[in-house]
Amino acid sequence: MGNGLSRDNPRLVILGLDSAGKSTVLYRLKFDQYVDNVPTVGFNLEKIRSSAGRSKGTVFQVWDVGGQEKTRSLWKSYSRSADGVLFVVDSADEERLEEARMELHRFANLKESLAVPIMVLANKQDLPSALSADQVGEKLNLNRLPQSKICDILEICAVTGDGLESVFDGILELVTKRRRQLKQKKDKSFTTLFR
Ligand code: G3D
Ligand code: MG
Repeated sequence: MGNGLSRDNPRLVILGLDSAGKSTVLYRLKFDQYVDNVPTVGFNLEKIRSSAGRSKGTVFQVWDVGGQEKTRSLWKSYSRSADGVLFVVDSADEERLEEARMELHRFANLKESLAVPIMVLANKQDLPSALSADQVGEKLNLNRLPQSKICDILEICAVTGDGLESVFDGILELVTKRRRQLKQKKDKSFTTLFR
């Protein structure tokens, strides 16, 4: 919500551990097909027009930031100007869900990101050992995120595209909810000022 641009072109940042499937999600959203990609060095940026649902026609700027340990410190700078975060997890990798939980909470508690809604994408639902959205949400302790945090979780498979059709509508709803909250807060302090 950092500048006027973001009002019309919501800025999204895709975060998550390395190998969670962030770049696969990005290219699936962009090209509606599976794109095999190399591990991300630096970042990928795509402008993507939503083609269906209530968000149809909205152009999102989507940043895919490397998730390797050494680049996680950069998450803070990207989130500063973000309207929403897509946090991708590998739902079949129980061991790394613990690491993902730590990173998610560390991120969600940064003062730069407190106002940014998070949509968790429980990816790799095609794998037989994948946990459901409820189970992933529990492992990630989503109910222990800061109280003000607007958050939701979706089951997806970036390889087949299952569930991806709901991502833009879902995050736009969270972003709109957050904007409404901010506006109410502003109106309230305005009336208090002139009471
Ligand atoms: P990252 O950008 O988060 O680091 P990538 O992750 O998008 O590079 O994906 C990491 C690996 O996970 C890739 O496999 C990719 O094909 C795989 N992957 C991504 N999404 C899914 C999914 O929904 N289901 C399954 N089964 N695999 C997925 P490789 O083998 O190329 O490393
Ligand atoms: Mg990548």
